[in-house]
Amino acid sequence: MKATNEVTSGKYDNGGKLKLAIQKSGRLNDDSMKLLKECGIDISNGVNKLKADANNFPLEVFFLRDDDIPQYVEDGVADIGFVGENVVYEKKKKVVEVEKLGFGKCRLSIAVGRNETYTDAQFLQGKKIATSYPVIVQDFLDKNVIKADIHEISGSVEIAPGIGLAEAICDLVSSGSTLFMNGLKEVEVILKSEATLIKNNNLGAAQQQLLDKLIFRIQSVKKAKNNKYVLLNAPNDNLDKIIALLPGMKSPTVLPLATAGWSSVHTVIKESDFWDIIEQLKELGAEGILVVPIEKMII
Ligand code: PRT
Ligand code: ZN
Repeated sequence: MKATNEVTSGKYDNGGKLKLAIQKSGRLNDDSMKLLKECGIDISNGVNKLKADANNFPLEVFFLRDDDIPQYVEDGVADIGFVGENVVYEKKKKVVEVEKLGFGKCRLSIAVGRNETYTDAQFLQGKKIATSYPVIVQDFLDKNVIKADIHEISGSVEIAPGIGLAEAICDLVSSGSTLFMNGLKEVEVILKSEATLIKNNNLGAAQQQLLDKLIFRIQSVKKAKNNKYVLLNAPNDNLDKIIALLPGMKSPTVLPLATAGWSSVHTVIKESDFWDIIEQLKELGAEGILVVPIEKMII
């Protein structure tokens, strides 16, 4: 609502729009669009469009191949981009990584035939490695003082050992099922990656101001996703111990229940701590535990 008023009042007229590059189609497209929506940014994305405007934020979205996004951002054709860290590190463009986005998580790993004996990276000495990530693989080899032959291929890397093209591969892995189906095993993770927000090195002040607003919204969405709102009934005898387990945003809210000797406790818990804490709460007699997702979290 606030952003709409600012746009219609012409506050951004001098700064223009923030230009964002996202993947046109592929694994990052849906989540990129979803994140913008969760940030309250409404984009009319016509099929096959190369760019689209946001209706309620001074933002223009370019739809590109993911490999091209770092170059567009370096050149300033786009101010910012959503792209995998794997692509950012491979392309080595002069851009600034600003904020991890929490989706597109994967790892870039070395894999070898399932029956190979692999003890450490020295296995790769003098071997052929097929990959679409020659720059990152070369860095890894240099760090480990290994000389190996990198074969750059653009797709279906996992079939290379089976057809005698290479003895090892380096490719993105998420579930591991592609490796498994091709008779390979993952032996070395060389990079953990997720989608990230990159920006141009020389962003103007007006653009930076818009970016700060966008980052604030992204952080609120991420925080909300990482936390849960928990409501529970606690016996007053154990209330202090239960409260000690529950940090909350400031401190938990405690309300008396109609039933004597019991209180209702409301708080926010990190999703990662969630199961540990729930177990301990149950041990302390907590009952009627409700766990509710949070849409936005502003602290
Ligand atoms: O057309 P364009 O060039 O834009 O897209 P693309 O085909 O190059 O990329 P795309 O859409 O496949 O992936 C975009 C980004 O998603 C990558 O750069 C990563 O940052 C991220 N990502 C996350 C992944 C994966 N997970 C992933 N599993 N990218 C690719 N894979 C592939 C991997 O290459 C392998 O073929 O999935 C297969 C392995 O998956 P599992 O689940 O079997 O292990
Ligand atoms: Zn690509």
